[in-house]
Amino acid sequence: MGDLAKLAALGRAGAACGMDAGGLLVPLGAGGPIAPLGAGRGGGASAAAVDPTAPVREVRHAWCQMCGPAKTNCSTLCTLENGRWTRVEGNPNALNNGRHGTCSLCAKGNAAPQILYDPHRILYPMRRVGAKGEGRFVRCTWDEALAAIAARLGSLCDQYGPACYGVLSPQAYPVLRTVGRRFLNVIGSPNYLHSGICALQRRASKTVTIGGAVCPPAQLDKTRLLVVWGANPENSAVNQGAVRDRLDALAGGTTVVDIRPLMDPLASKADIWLPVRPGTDGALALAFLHVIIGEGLYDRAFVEEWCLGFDKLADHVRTFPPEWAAPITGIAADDIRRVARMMGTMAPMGILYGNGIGDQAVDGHWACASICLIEAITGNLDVPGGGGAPVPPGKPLVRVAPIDALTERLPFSDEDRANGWCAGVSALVAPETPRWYQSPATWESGPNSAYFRALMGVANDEPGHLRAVLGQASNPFGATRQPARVAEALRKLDLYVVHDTRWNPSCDFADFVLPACTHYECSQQIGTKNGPEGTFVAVTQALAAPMGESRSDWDLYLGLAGALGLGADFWEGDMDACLREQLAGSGLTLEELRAAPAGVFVERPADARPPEPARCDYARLFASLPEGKVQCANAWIGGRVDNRDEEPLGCLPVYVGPPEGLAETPDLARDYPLVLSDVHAYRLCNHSYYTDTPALHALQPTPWVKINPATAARYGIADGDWVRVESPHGCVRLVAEYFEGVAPDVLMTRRGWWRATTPDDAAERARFAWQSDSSVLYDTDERRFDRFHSAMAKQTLVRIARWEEGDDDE
Ligand SMILES: Nc1nc2c(c(=O)[nH]1)N[C@H]1C(S)=C(S)[C@@H](COP(=O)(O)OP(=O)(O)OC[C@H]3O[C@@H](n4cnc5c(=O)[nH]c(N)nc54)[C@H](O)[C@@H]3O)O[C@H]1N2
Ligand SMILES: Nc1nc2c(c(=O)[nH]1)N[C@H]1C(S)=C(S)[C@@H](COP(=O)(O)OP(=O)(O)OC[C@H]3O[C@@H](n4cnc5c(=O)[nH]c(N)nc54)[C@H](O)[C@@H]3O)O[C@H]1N2
Ligand code: SF4
Ligand SMILES: [Mo]
Repeated sequence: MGDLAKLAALGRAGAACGMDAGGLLVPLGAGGPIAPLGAGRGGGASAAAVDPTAPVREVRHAWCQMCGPAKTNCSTLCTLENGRWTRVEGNPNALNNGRHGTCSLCAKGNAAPQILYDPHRILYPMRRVGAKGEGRFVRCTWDEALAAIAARLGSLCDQYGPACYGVLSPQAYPVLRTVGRRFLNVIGSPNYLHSGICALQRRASKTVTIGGAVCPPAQLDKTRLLVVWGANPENSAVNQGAVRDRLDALAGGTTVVDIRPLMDPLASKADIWLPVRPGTDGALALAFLHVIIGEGLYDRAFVEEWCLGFDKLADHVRTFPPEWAAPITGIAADDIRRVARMMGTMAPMGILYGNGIGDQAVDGHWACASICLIEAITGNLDVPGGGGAPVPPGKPLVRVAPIDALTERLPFSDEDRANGWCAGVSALVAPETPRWYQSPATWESGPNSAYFRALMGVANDEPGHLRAVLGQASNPFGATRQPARVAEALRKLDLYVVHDTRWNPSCDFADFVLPACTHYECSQQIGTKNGPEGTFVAVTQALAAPMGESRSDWDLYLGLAGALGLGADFWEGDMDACLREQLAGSGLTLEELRAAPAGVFVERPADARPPEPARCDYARLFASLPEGKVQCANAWIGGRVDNRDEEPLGCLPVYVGPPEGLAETPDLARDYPLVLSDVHAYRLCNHSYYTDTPALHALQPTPWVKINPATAARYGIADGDWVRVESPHGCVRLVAEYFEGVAPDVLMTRRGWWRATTPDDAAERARFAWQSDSSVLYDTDERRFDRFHSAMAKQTLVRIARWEEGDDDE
């Protein structure tokens, strides 16, 4: 097997090459031709007719991963002229935007060439020679760095056990949950340090309430009421199907209620916008349940047959009327009642919830669980146009195997065995979710510790704390809270290694800073997209040689494993061998993929498309839940110990509210009268990076905070003024942007403002590093974090004033 023709033949024969019988193969632009400038894709003009002095043009394929790596990737066609990347466009063959034929990319995708040629790139391995935080480094070689890191890591593991090593992984970064996880498993550590504030939080709440298999609303064309709650797809997945589907649904008459403090673009198109006060969604959800249950607007037959503990819930929510929630949430009681009635009477109804609820509130679990319960008791689960009920795309026609994380290599301890836990769970330094919950059925790639709590274990010298940490594609000062506390932890670590494309503020605390190349400088990521029309598969083709001595995220692990004598478990340093392993059984070879500049599309014959499945298949959907039912009173978690191994969890939704809030801490509100929170995903950057990419920087030149003009007038602040925003925990400097789409008592900023500098510019970095990042403003009392899934608050009370000369000196 090997060439594309053979693949097509095998596909038609339905052989065990991963393709369903009847798959039609469409190799796209195979051969990677160097076409003359002016010729369309796929050729056209003959070489003889071309001016020999014209630039040589070549098209290569790359997966864009500039918004949520591995989550919302678009396939792109990249044009190189005389070897330099000059142009990028969406690949019309790749099911971008959920369908064939779209070439669009978002602003970030269009700015991608500027990322490759970013002048702030780290080019050489650097070894620290000054004190931690001082920023004095000297250049060293990769061999020297890897040998020193391996020696130190090896001796720390011998002395303290392998669980003293952890990797920072706030996001589902592709390398971390595959090869990075494999590295953890091979050396014997479970300590994958997940942020505690990204997606897994929501997912865990959903899993224990209505089951993990329920999907977000699909088939929006059939939806009568769509409730968008703390989700931001116009920023977080702008070029993906859901945004387009939502606009189509709006045009088709779907009613939309949008619940979030900031009127992001799609909120302005909603029929009803509820500007909930940040962090109070739990109270709003309880009041909705009060009305829906109290007025009998739920689906009685569903509740009777498929809900556990409904009577307890009904009794419990009686004490949370809209009049109770109104002063907490800032939403009028009548509006709460009106929307609750809509949710109880308009069917099908779907709720799309995102990172704005659940993930970053101290009662995030119960807020999210309540939202799931609203969707369930109103009879909207697995109903076309309601919650879930996606149209099945059909089996992938080309199967690319996931990278084997070698999970079986993680050893069981006696404690793991005695408790019936999975291997390694007893050695988690700060279990993100309770130990008893962490099992292969619930985890993404293996066991997790909570990033911030694990670092605080180091700062506080807790028994068994981490000794060695790898920060790969993460900036711990921005990703968590209170950078000064995080710096304390980094100072105490015996080994801190950073692998990054650019010098983020945490690099100054590293023992070694290693240069990462972008995914555009290597050909190591294979991606697929599967839809009803067929399956698309492509590899990112390197668009340039790695800048300086930078190495890819994948090669870092291969190199480190080699230095530790673990090469045999890491393809002896040959990443292509890993890629070939992924392709084994797919019917494609690596050479074929690398030679197809627009990827490979295998079309699904019309008669091979799967039929619509039977709906409301609750026995299947709820199979993993206690008694196979929706947990109105939660029998899965109720009474079991929390993630700190301290107290039992409750079984009914409670409202805790932000650590500092207008209704929650009225005394504090006299000095700090405004609520502040932030947005994670923004369309002009990814997390905290790409902000200074020229094309994107031009559209977002300063660190903004949105303020209602009426509020600004009260404090004498003009549009565009630098302002000082101060909470009980810290102070930041931002630029006021007038915006009516935020409540007068709320300020909203974006998280993660820092500026890349060159390694030798420590002074500039220190001046700017933590000055504008909202992470300095929030409470970090770990006892207040969510007891089920570790979410930390991103809401606080602040005061605001114009920035005055001299404020800098404090
Ligand atoms: N462009 C871009 N895309 C990205 C990313 C990126 O950095 N840039 N990051 C990726 C990652 S890692 C993630 S986790 C996803 C996240 O993507 P989403 O789940 O869409 O989440 P957020 O961007 O955090 O935005 C959620 C919305 O919640 C609102 N919000 C803030 N606080 C509250 C609150 O207390 N209550 C309510 N109801 N709403 C609130 C915000 O205004 C925002 O509109 O995006 C991914 N995609
Ligand atoms: N206040 C507040 N805090 C939050 C959030 C919030 O909404 N508010 N959101 C949370 C969420 S959802 C997430 S996912 C986390 C994100 O937190 P992090 O993932 O830590 O994000 P960044 O702080 O942007 O750091 C990412 C680093 O990766 C580097 N990098 C970029 N590309 C590459 C590459 O290809 N290879 C390598 N090795 N490095 C690369 C960048 O230069 C940057 O230094 O933040 C969380 N923190
Ligand atoms: S939506 Fe934009 S940033 Fe995200 S993958 Fe597509 S082009 Fe890239
Ligand atoms: Mo995230």
